[in-house]
Amino acid sequence: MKREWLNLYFVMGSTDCDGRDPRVVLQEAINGGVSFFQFREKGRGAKVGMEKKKLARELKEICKRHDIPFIVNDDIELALEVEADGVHIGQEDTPFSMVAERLTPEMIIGVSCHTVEEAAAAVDDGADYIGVGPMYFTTTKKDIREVKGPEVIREIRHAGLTVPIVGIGGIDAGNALDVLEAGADGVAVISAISKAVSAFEAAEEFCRIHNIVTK
Ligand code: 3NM
Repeated sequence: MKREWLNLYFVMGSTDCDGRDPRVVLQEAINGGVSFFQFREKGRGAKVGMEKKKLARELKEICKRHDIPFIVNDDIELALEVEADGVHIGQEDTPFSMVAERLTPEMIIGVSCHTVEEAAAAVDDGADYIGVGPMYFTTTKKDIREVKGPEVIREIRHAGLTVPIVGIGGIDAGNALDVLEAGADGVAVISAISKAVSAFEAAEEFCRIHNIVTK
């Protein structure tokens, strides 16, 4: 797991694209500088079964062409079937040990965390990276926890945890810098890229912001 992969983590499924073709949105976002991708097919109208698998394969191929890791949200069977690079799980999803048992050792496992305690537990379990959120209010995910802001990332770093971290939830070009300055390696974003007029320009803008902290 390379820390730089998390510089700009795009998370997306077909329901996040305002009716646009998710393959086109992903390609544009990658052209703009996305470095990591998670297929998260959720919500009303989400694809299931064969259709979900077909879309997963297509999005994975796009990622592969650009050497971008392809992660599947909480669907171990699908991840194995499409030979994904890893799986992302939430606190209420399949337990870490069960996921790790099913995957091959080189596959990446990311875990959503909301507190220092959850972060420490994820590190103990062997998580390759953690997603910390929600940073800000968002309507993209319905069952979000209490908004804590970038401060929780600062607390996780102060606790001595060096695990790769992305902030997630309500992140846009106006607040991404605060998340990075709190100690995140990168930002994970759905709507600020998937619903942007230009996914390319939105991704480019996040990359510019990331460059401010790394220079
Ligand atoms: N997880 P947007 S918030 C998928 O807090 C997800 O763990 C969250 O979407 C968490 O960038 C969230 O559109 C939604 O706000 C992120």
